[in-house]
Amino acid sequence: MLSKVLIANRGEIALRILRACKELDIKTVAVHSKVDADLKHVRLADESVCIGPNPSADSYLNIPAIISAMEVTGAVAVHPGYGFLAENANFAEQVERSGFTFIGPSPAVIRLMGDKVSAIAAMKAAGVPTVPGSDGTLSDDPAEIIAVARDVGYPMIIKAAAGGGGRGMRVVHAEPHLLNAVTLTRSEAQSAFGDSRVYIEKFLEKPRHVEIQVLADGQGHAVHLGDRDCSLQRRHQKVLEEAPAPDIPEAARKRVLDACVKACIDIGYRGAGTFEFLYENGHFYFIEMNTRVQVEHPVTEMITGIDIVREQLLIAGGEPLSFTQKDVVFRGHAFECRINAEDATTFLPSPGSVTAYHPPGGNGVRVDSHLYNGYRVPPFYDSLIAKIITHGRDRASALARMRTALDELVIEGIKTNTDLHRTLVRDGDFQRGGVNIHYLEKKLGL
Ligand code: MV4
Repeated sequence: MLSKVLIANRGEIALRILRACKELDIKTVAVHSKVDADLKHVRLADESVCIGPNPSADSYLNIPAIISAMEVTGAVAVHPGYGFLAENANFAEQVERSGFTFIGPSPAVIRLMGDKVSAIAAMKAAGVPTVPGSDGTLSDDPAEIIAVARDVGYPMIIKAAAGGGGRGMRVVHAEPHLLNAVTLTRSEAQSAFGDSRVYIEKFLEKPRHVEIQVLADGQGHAVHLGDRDCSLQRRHQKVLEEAPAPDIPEAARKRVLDACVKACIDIGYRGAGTFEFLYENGHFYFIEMNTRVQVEHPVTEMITGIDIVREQLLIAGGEPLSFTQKDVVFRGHAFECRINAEDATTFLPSPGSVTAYHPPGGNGVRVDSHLYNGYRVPPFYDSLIAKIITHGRDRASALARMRTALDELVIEGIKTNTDLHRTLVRDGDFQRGGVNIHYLEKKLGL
């Protein structure tokens, strides 16, 4: 088993990883920027190292500083959490070249999935359903582009191969706009990613965002942990997630879950991963794979009883998966509300001191948060400050518990989006289940 793990992240996920390490008797090293010396996980870690000044680029993204911290502390592995360096293949490669373990898939697999064109090709080959579109990267020949586009049909969406998560995309509704849109998307992709390759997909107008959680040991075993619905989002930021995705026909669900497990084996996947799909009219369409633990992983943990971060650590330590697919039993329903330090109307970050913090509790309530009384939310990073997670025997009771939990939550001194959540969990359409990716922005009048 791993003897000492360096946690290359901050906030709630760093605390989540620290707790999983402690349960496995793994020593912990926290790394932090100057302003983050008082983070809860830094206080609780066995050792801590300041790796640089406040801007992420100088600290949490500073690869040499993180690898140096591993060397000086004797850490044998690094957990990247989500964001920051979590899906940086070069970081994973440098960690391995320095003789350490990267807690995640191989650099080659991170790279394969980071390039959306190669990811889609790998999924197609494995039998995972994808969106109808150009078979690979668009050529430079205008006549060829027009021909491919006629074949796909309008409306379509042009996406950057190096994009993902909503960056570098453009919808085209008719042929007269096509070539200009391709040129614009290419040049944006070149500036943003240093890679001008683009591809085309049929544009799905009202899909849901449904994703599938997997675990694989890299030794020939893989399982799925079911699906999540993350359709409630604003500007590509997820707001409220649930598991399982409501109102999915069981045959379609089983087919796509099994395809994802097979794909894990085919690509030699190792660790925790998420297959992202658009779901529309009973059909799943793969769009991207995330090669990291996700913010919303707790809803899956609540309905399966499986500790995903613990499994990441065991897999990285070389253990084969200790259970098979038939051991994964789904029980009930779970929701997660992301509590952000932000202004309720402008959605701008609202840093400052937390003068009072009273987290909710009770049966089926989980709070993943690094908050404490007097904590100062710094202005430099993501505004996520707490995740309220509830579980129940069915969707209605998990949602009832969320309404109660949100009513109990008190955070004073900073602005938060708690009232938005209080409204959402009482929204009629949301209560019925299965709203699409545009629902929240429409409701907010965007
Ligand atoms: C799409 C799409 C419709 N059709 N692809 C946005 C984020 C990136 N991961 C993929 N995205 C989309 N791809 C096709 N072919 C609509 C979106 C999309 C979206 C997807 C998931 C969650 C929220 C979204 C919000 C706007 C657009």
